[in-house]
Amino acid sequence: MIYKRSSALFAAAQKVLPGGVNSPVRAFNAVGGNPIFVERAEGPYLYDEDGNRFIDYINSWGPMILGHAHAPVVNAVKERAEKGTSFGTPTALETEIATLAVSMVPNIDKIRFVNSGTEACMSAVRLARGYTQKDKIIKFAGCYHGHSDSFLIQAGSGAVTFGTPNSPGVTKGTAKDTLLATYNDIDSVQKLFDENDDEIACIILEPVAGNMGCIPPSAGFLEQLRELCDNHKALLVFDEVMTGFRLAKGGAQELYGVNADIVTFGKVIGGGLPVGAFAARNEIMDHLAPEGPVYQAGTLSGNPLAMAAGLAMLKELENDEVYASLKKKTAYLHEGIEEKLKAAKVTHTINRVESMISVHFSETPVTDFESAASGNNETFKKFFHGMLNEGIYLAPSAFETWFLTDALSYEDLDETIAACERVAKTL
Ligand code: KE4
Repeated sequence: MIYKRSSALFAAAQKVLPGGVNSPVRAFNAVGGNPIFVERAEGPYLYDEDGNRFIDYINSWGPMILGHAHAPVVNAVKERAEKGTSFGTPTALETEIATLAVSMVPNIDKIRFVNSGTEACMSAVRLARGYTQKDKIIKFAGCYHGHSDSFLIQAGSGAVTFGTPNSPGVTKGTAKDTLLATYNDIDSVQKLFDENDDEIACIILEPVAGNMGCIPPSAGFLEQLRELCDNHKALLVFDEVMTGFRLAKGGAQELYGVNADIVTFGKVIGGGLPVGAFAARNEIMDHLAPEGPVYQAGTLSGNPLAMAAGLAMLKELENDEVYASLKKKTAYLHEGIEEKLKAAKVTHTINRVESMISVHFSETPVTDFESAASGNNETFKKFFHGMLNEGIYLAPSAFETWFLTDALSYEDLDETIAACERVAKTL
């Protein structure tokens, strides 16, 4: 693969953008080398500035569940743009997408749109604190809920990649209200309630973790969290920025049959445009301004272009047959990669939930942050670059998840598995 133009573009970018990027994980710091600069994308493929084609398994970190430049979404944005791009007034479009989203997701009555997953999670925690009149929150080591101060306490995703679990700039005052538990370890959560009983406003978690690789909840874990929250009058917040509209039409709540009190969204809900959202039953959402006292606002929240993209995407997902197709394709990929790595005697473990999957070069099962961090990162880097040179674009960090798109054909999957066979021999 030639990366001449991407390298020149990266050098230029670094002069005017911190690290040459607008989001740290894109800089390839976790895997070394320079990032590719994408010129365009279509279906399951990325085309970089050097004319290389890649089969994409990141899909913009989740949104492109139906493939890049998906016609219904592109056309909706084109048509909408001609009517103006932002008014700062209510629009019928916002009611239309809100009504559809509420009909697709269990246990929510109202939804508030914002501009990112970070904003959704930050606002959800403020709402939980305002509703319960309590200050502390419980999060899990390795889970990432965006870059709001309360979450950058041993966060997953980019923050872990940079090895600075407690980001500078987060005050001690903020950090003291964030309590850390271990994913899939209910005793670690019980202990925090015992030590802080009536001070905990909520537990926030990724119901399927995607920021330490893909880590499913162990059997009964979500149900036990639900029970702890009920017993201690705390709210259960499902951060479904990754899992929402991806694991199922109704996300993880539908897949696992466990109801959260507040659910956050991002990625798929915006069809690739900047959209986040948080939702809950009326009794909680009616605490939000202007109805109630918990303040939250945004100039571009509910922006017509983003709403048009999101509405077109959700309409495509209403027919939830796509999820069965995605599940089959991801299982096919899992089996193929497993077979090739085993044949090459490469120590590894693969985690998969529906169309989220991650490969860990670890001897032990990956069930939490510590076991995710125990993987062999040198092997991961070689695997990543080997696959990149084969035209397969994987997440450039061992702490990320692959997100499949239904635009993938079985020929694309076979090409990926064949590439894995060649790369496995080099590990
Ligand atoms: P954004 O603010 O990046 O839209 O969403 C934050 C967020 C919240 N919750 C979960 C579960 C998330 O995965 C994310 C963001 N995900 C990362 C990928 N691990 C986005 C990629 C990036 O940071 O560039």
